[in-house]
Amino acid sequence: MLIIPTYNERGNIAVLVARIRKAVGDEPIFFVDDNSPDGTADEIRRLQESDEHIHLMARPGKGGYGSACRDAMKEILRKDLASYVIQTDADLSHPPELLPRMIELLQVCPVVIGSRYVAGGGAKNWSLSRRFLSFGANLYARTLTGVPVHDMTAGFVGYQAAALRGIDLDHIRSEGYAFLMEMKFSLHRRGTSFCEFPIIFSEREAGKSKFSRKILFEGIRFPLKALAQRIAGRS
Ligand SMILES: Nc1nc2c(ncn2[C@@H]2O[C@H](COP(=O)(O)OP(=O)(O)OP(=O)(O)O)[C@@H](O)[C@H]2O)c(=O)[nH]1
Ligand SMILES: [Mg+2]
Repeated sequence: MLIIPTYNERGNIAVLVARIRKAVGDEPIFFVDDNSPDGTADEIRRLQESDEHIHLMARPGKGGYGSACRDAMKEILRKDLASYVIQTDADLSHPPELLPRMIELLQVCPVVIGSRYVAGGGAKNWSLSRRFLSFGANLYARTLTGVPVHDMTAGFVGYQAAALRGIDLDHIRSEGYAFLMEMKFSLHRRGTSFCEFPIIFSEREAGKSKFSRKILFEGIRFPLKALAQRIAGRS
């Protein structure tokens, strides 16, 4: 089952679903929309009329990317809806055409990461400075958290349900992309192993980024928090 958090993604939904259907047939999709002012939920409901494998969790207001993913995971585990979940963004940054590869790897690997930083991976149309910044941020996150993953902020991630049941999702508190690091950190601490495969990340073409200063600071803070936990755990 796919988890897709949405906030003001109306212009991306139809293309996204069409590409997913072409890649993986009727794989269930679990959207979490936060009452997007642009009517994203209405667009999802329109597609639901002809596609019974689309679920929608409609939340009352903007609660953040991290909490949207977390609520979806908790609901899927609670109702035992799937043996694996794959989170991906609505902005087509993660190629749906690679979902079959992700699903194949999930048969043998508890957590699978679509990675920009393994051989064959990368990002389309990124300037040199953007590449440098992203690579540096990843190195920082990997070193401080101690998680042996090349793409710590990867948002195209598959989890076996059993791996998610091994961590306490209520303890994962990050709102922005730090959520992605926090998940990997918690899973690593439980001894979970990771597989990475290359993806080419594309910048969004439609809609607006929800990136903010608050999300950036949270992303800088989390690896420091993780390092403190590691040090405390040793002593
Ligand atoms: N439900 C929900 N979804 C969100 C929220 N914030 C972001 N999203 C979704 O999470 C995914 C990632 O958000 P993006 O805006 O693409 O963030 P980003 O990838 O850091 O930024 P860009 O790709 O550069 O625009 C997208 O599908 C968003 O629609 C939120 O508060 N609630
Ligand atoms: Mg994005």
